[in-house]
Amino acid sequence: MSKALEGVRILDFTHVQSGPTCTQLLAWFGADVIKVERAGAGDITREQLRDIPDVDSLYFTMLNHNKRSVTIDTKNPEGKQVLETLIQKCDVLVENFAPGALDRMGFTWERIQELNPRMIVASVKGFGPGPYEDCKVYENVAQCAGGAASTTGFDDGPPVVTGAQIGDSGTGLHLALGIVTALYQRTQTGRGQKVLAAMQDGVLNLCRVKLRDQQRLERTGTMKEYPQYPNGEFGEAVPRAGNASGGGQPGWILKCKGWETDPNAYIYFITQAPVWAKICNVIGKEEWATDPNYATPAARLPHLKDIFAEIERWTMTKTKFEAMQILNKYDIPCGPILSMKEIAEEPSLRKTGTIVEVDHPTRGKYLTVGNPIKLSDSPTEVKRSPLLGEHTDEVMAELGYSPAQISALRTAGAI
Ligand code: CAO
Repeated sequence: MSKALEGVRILDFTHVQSGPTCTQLLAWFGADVIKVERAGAGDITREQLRDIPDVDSLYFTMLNHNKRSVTIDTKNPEGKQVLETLIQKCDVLVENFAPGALDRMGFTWERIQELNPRMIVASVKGFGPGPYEDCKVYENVAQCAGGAASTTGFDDGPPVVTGAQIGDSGTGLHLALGIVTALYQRTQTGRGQKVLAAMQDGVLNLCRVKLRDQQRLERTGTMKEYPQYPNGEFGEAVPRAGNASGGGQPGWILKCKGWETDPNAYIYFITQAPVWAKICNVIGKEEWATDPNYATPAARLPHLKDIFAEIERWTMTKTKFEAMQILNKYDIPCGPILSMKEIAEEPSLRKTGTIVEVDHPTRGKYLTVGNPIKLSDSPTEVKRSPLLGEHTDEVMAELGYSPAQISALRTAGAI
């Protein structure tokens, strides 16, 4: 079966997390992703957070599936020429170097255009144009600068970063969409273009609802869906809302049976308005279905805290899975707090290819997250990440270099 991006060749100049998540997605959709790395060292993540000595880390292997690796010293004049050949033969260059690094290497947008006017040059940077555009940025900086940290955590505590890598993987996802969109436009215009996904912008896009709330707060001075209402104070900016959804259907995380010893014995419970009567029945508070203090969403808002405390008295008598089973019978939206151990062992995720076991020549078997985006005509087959420089000779031959030329370039330290 063919793949959606078959025939698209990507010059993958990415490292660490944000860029590699983008090119990994493109590889899963069938693009030929050629990862250019520095000889000897490669992507820094190969050696970061290692769990087995001298073996590519899980950090690297889990972000670089289905790619080929070539090692080129792009600061060596002959290495530069090899990169120029690659630029001429590829459709997209993806990079997430520190601001200016590609220009310093001699590959400005203008130079790349000269070499290949159809080339799409896609970049992740920490910030877009503005006061911070020259700054290097890692995940948590983006979470802080994009509005996630100031709106995450509890009101009486400091800002908190989230475990979901919304700055890195989130921006990689944004960039991938920009790339396929530019590829589509190129079919009409014949021209390449620059694609920029700034991590601050990507995080802010994911925090869109918080900018909504900022404006609601400024207009009305309060937000009735937030836990600060009605007893707490609202300041000038959107406060941290704990586990409240802050949206139209109030929710909270509640303890389940075993919470005293199991840190994940909790459930997310949503008091969705259309099933309010069923919720009242399940928890044994039938009178709340008709009591004017509880019967409507607006009436419930001032005492959500007490309502969730009452529901929790019920959830604490059930395990999170028992509670799920009962609540789902009544169409009450809820979700168990799943640990990474539970997710890794979940059979349905294995079945869909969302969790995949991969074999690696030096590490052996390991688990990874497969392609979360499923295309019916372009199935994903997750292949192990490449060893450093594993495909240098193969790719050089495809670019038209003879064995003697490859050998000479190797002697010169260019590859
Ligand atoms: N051959 C020769 N030199 C190479 C090379 C190759 N194959 N590949 C990279 N280099 C060089 C670059 O040219 C650059 O050199 P100069 O600094 O002399 O111009 C150098 O390697 C290092 O690049 P860098 O500055 O990007 O790397 P860093 O480790 O110092 O910074 C990071 C890392 C992530 C902070 C920075 O790349 C960055 O801000 N990127 C944009 C935002 C981003 O993607 N952040 C997400 C990171 S994941 O949490």
